[in-house]
Amino acid sequence: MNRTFWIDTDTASDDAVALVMALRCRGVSVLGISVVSGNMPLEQGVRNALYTVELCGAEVPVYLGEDRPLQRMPVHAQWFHGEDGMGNQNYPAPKRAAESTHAVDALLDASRKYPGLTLVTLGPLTNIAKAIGRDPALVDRVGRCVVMGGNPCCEGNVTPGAEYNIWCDPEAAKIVFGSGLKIEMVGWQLSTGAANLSEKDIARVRGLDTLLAHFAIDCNAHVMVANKTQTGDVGISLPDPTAMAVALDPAVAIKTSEHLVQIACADELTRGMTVVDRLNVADDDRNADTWRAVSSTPPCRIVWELDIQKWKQLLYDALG
Ligand SMILES: [Ca+2]
Repeated sequence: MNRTFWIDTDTASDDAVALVMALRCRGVSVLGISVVSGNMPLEQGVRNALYTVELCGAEVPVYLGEDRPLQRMPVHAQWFHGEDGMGNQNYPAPKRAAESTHAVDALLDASRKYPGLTLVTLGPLTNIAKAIGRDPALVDRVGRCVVMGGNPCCEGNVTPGAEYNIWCDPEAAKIVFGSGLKIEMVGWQLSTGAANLSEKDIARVRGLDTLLAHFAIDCNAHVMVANKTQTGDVGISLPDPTAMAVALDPAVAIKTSEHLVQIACADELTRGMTVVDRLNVADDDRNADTWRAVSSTPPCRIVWELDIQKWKQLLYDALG
């Protein structure tokens, strides 16, 4: 029997590649794609998701979700992904429209029909927080929840303290991380350095010479420039596809451990910071007074290291 996936996304160019990986993976059925405001305004994200599904020759339904964070003003990331989120490639409008059901309702319905499904989140966690708020039992019906987000014990990519998806809607992230969902956290730093698609890797993808291979590189043209400016890395950084690789093949995550994670919401300096109790000091009696509030929250599985070869091979397999 196929594994069942639900993908929540703020579809820009790296989300698009992650969608291709899931839609092209044998043995995986993507039940639905819910879109949330994030890197892109909601309508643009929906358009990008529909176009990507179409390019894969798939007919997976796409749902509109929340058009803004729970409490904050929306902040998008055209500077990183291009005005359209897809490298300004002027892709045509998708032929199919989004479904009329709201994303939160659709996700809850799918979780009732397919308990044990794998939830993969590639954007801010607004839709998921809303779904948990409406039906807390969702948590028990999700088998795995792979979250692209956060910056465990390292710098962020949108502020020194935080990664974009968590920073964008920290109140939603706080709800989701405190909900008991079986979270596997794939931080943004895992897609840097050797995990970047280097010029050699890009040439290899181009060499596959398929529609999807060229699409994966073309739509990330703007990212390649922005990535160099931000981190100095030459190549394409693909956070969402690395998270999707972990979702598709857990063996891609070669170093993981479970810890309490708290999301900072109190001030702008640390907004969206993922505070990870890496040394598990929250359980120490000496810290009881300080940590009592957090020691009752469920732990998350943090991914610390990826099998780079395996992640890239999964990508090549999807695009070939
Ligand atoms: Ca994303």
